[in-house]
Amino acid sequence: MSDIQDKPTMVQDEHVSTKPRRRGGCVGHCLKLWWVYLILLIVIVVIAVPVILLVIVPKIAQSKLDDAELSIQGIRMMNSQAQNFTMSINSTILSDGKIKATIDGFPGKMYLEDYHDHTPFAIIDFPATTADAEQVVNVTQFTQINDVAAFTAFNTFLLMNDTFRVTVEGDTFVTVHGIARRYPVTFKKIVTLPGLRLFAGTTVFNTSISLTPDERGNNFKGKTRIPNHSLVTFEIGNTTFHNYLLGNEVGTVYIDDLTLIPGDGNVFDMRATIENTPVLNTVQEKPYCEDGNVPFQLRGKNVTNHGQYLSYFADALAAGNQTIEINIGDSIEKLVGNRPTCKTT
Ligand SMILES: *[C@@H]1O[C@H](CO)[C@@H](O)[C@H](O)[C@H]1NC(C)=O
Ligand SMILES: *[C@@H]1O[C@H](CO)[C@@H](O)[C@H](O)[C@H]1NC(C)=O
Ligand SMILES: *[C@@H]1O[C@H](CO)[C@@H](O)[C@H](O)[C@H]1NC(C)=O
Ligand SMILES: *[C@@H]1O[C@H](CO)[C@@H](O)[C@H](O)[C@H]1NC(C)=O
Ligand SMILES: *[C@@H]1O[C@H](CO)[C@@H](O)[C@H](O)[C@H]1NC(C)=O
Ligand SMILES: *[C@@H]1O[C@H](CO)[C@@H](O)[C@H](O)[C@H]1NC(C)=O
Ligand SMILES: *[C@@H]1O[C@H](CO)[C@@H](O)[C@H](O)[C@H]1NC(C)=O
Ligand SMILES: *[C@@H]1O[C@H](CO)[C@@H](O)[C@H](O)[C@H]1NC(C)=O
Ligand SMILES: CC(=O)N[C@H]1CO[C@H](CO)[C@@H](O)[C@@H]1O
Repeated sequence: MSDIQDKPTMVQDEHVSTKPRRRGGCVGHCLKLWWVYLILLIVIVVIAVPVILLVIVPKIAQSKLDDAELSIQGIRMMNSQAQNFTMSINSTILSDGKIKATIDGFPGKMYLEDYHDHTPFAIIDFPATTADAEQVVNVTQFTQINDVAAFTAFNTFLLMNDTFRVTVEGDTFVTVHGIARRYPVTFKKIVTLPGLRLFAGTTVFNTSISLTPDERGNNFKGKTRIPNHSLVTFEIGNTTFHNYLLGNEVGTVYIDDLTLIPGDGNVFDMRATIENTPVLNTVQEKPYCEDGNVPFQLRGKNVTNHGQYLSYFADALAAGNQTIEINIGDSIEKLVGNRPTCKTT
């Protein structure tokens, strides 16, 4: 028994006796080399603190900014002039909100992500924000058109596409609460915006035609409903369109004071000067004579707003044809009392 007890004791003794010896060795060693440890500590502090402050914090700040999401609720372009307009943007920045920080205001370049050289079509001054989970950023700003070609491309993309991508990019500074240092960061967000789909779904109704033109030379009047599939409101102005019938130009369509708003509330008076003969011939041909609907094509011709020619809208509207059916049969019936019949050839 004592043998058995002795053994563990001996083992324990060995432990007890060896540990202090090792520690003593370390203490002695450490004491002798205290200056090495001090230098190491200083080096760690001197290197680690700046590494944290200069490398890690800005990296985190940049990556938090990269993870944030920008969404646009509305864009408004008003008081459109040849060289400038007033732009309003309602937007929201969503982030995880875990860092308390402020982001300085900055000039944000806006450009088409899918257009060759990324020339900005507008530069918007974004206000200072915080890094809270949800930031509402609504801006209204007088905006110079510095590059008409880029702004025309933006309007063309907006008009032609179902969706298109716009990038907002700018260099700014972030201040993380508790650190008295401003870090340079880049704000870059790509947003997908709904486009106008070339006004697909436009209808013309309440039409009337006259055989003798009025004092402005118009022989066609009606109302048009233009759906706005996008979230852009814009003041276009007095707009004219080439009017084609079966590939031939047959006249000009006018819509005055055109301002499009999002949604279905876009109903405007339209008037036109149209050659009677090709229209009257077509409406008596099959299949048009069956229901009286004649397919016209419209393509932008001219846009003037308060006396200024707006090439950036005119050229965008000229980029494509929109087919619109107009019930000429009904208009003729209103005019002469009976519908045109199908020509027998
Ligand atoms: C922004 O929101 C305000 C308030 O709802 C609204 O009056 C304004 O028309 C909106 N602007 C844009 C550009 O969507
Ligand atoms: C805006 O542009 C028009 C020409 O398109 C010019 O007459 C006007 O002076 C400009 N306004 C400002 C404030 O630059
Ligand atoms: C900002 O725009 C949003 C719509 O996106 C609106 O709900 C909010 O009221 C606007 N805020 C201000 C201060 O205009
Ligand atoms: C948008 O429209 C433009 C001009 O018609 C076109 O070049 C571009 O490829 C379209 N598509 C997208 C996704 O932007
Ligand atoms: C259509 O025209 C008639 C008569 O010209 C008018 O009473 C009616 O209000 C018009 N409808 C619309 C939607 O403008
Ligand atoms: C629009 O249609 C007319 C007549 O069919 C044609 O001459 C013209 O080239 C078309 N334009 C575009 C941009 O499609
Ligand atoms: C556009 O219309 C205005 C006013 O009618 C006219 O002065 C101008 O010459 C037209 N511009 C083009 C490019 O057709
Ligand atoms: C549109 O043209 C009419 C004349 O046809 C003019 O009285 C009106 O001021 C013009 N509107 C704009 C916004 O330029
Ligand atoms: C006809 C149509 O698509 N209208 C849309 C216009 O844009 C708004 C959003 O701004 C949609 O809610 C509408 O459905």
